[in-house]
Amino acid sequence: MKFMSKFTITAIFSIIITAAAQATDKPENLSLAAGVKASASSVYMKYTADKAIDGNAKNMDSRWLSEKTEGERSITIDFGKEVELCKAVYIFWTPKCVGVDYDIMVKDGESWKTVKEVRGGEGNEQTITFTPVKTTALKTVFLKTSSDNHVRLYELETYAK
Ligand SMILES: [Ca+2]
Repeated sequence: MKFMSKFTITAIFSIIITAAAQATDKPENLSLAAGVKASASSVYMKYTADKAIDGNAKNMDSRWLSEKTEGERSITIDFGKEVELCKAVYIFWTPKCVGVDYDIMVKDGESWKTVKEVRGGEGNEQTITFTPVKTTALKTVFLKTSSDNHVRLYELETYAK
């Protein structure tokens, strides 16, 4: 019994240590940091751009929707300071309503530099990686969506690793 209880305690500690290590290793979603702001080329009804950076990817009310337009449909995340980015995760509404073609850009002085041209994107969660770059803002310009011309985006996560 004594052996068992020691074993049990050791096992519990090992689980706690593993969980703590995993929590530390999990990359931080920079979109959720204090002071980060989102803006969009257009907003449909109550679905404002800030809803794409609120950490909620489940509630239908917590989405950014662009106007239904063939003009520019873009969302910009302003970090308010310099950050390093190498990955963006787009969580769209449903697998049938996703961004197919879109350009990912970062602020480069007064202009924008394209870091990735996504073509033929599929699935409601799309993880896009690119060469690490230092910037203060990330802009995504949607060229083609899979359903109609609305962009319906639950969350736009950004990562340094
Ligand atoms: Ca959301």
